[in-house]
Amino acid sequence: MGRITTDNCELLSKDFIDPAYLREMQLCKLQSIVRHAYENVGLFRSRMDKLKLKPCDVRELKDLAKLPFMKKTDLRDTYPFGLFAVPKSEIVRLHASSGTTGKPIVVAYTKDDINVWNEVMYRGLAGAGLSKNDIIQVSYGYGLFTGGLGAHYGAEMLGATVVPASGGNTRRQVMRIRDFGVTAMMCTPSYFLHLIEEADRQGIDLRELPIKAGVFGAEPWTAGMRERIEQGAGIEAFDIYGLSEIIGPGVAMECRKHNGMHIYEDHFYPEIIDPDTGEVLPDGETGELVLTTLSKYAMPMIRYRTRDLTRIISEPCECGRTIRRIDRISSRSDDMFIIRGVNVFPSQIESALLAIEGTTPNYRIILYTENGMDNIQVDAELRPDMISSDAEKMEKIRKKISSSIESITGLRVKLKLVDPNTIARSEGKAKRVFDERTAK
Ligand code: DLL
Repeated sequence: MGRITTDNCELLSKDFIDPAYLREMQLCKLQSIVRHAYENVGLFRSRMDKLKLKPCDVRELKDLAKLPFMKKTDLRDTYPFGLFAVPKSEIVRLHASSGTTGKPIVVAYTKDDINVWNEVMYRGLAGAGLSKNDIIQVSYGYGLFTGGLGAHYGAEMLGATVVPASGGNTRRQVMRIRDFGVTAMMCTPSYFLHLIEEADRQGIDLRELPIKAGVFGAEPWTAGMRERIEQGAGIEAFDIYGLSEIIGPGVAMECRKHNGMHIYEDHFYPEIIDPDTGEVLPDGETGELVLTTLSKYAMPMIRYRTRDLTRIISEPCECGRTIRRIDRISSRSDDMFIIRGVNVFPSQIESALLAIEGTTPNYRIILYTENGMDNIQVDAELRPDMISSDAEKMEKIRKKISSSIESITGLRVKLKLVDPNTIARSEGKAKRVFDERTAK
């Protein structure tokens, strides 16, 4: 750790808060934010009125379950500023997310909201063992995406030396990791894999450089992907979760025990619901994560349905932190596709693929229609040293991968082994699924 001042010592101790006190604090904050949203956000007030609810009806934490949900469409329908809850003069920053379809969403921060964001990023990075002695290269995109600036200010608050690289120019990113003696990287896991490959092309072995940690998020990644990253670069990988609507990166992050991500519960209240019925599920059960911002005043989000699937881990963590954890986000409910009646998540295909020796995390999933039936094609790159002119050997590998996918998903897919470096590498969030079906 860097110099521990009274201020940052207090911030770090929030991770070790007495759970009973935390619940009391959450209730006070919840009552205040619900009142603030009711008084200042028309959409929230009209939904509460329809349900004949008033802010004073939140008497206990479990009363939150009575309140209406918010969804991404609410941000789109009120684009750009319809959910802002403070005068514009109090807003110091906007971020936006382009979204895959339709209108982008816009999110806003007051000065205090930015402080909360920096604080959670700082707590996460400190929990990963990073300090002012580190040189952290931030290769999340800077700009309207929350990844770059979110990571940047958190790392700066830590006192680390920040290299604001943003995404792209991969050759130079690798050069800088070597020349500056970068000790930690922050980027998407798929981009880091691209950096490992680029380093290899340049004859640089990342395992021999000072780089020792990576803080990866913004997209789902499997345990298999983590293994490839940790082995390929000789680093310790940390999962970080967040979303623009709630704050950006830093809603939750892994500690060095790597057993789920600690959620900063003093600022973000988590619930898990059954995505079909909306019913709140007990800790430990998997469902859709719903988040309520307890400290964000420019644009409070009450019961925001993230679409991300996970579970709350309430058992104490070996690290001693008392704030609860959420499990790795394996997928989003809207990423799931149904092929011939079988539900499939892209992460299942990634796990099945990476379970086979000689595969790489460079793959794409193409959904297509043939004779009126939905089908899946998986294009996968093998490690260059696995490529052989021996057709029988190649067919054997192909069959091995196909049956691994079949045993995990229950589906027979069309598997194509494609030449190395033919699948586009991502500089941010990787696009894995290409839906070319005629009727979706
Ligand atoms: O991706 C914020 C972020 C930046 C998080 C950098 C972590 C690191 P959005 O663009 O709004 O914000 O996308 C949010 O990305 O709802 C998840 O579906 C997905 N996501 C984010 N982190 C993870 C993760 C940023 N660690 C959406 N694992 C979220 C899996 C993740 N999915």
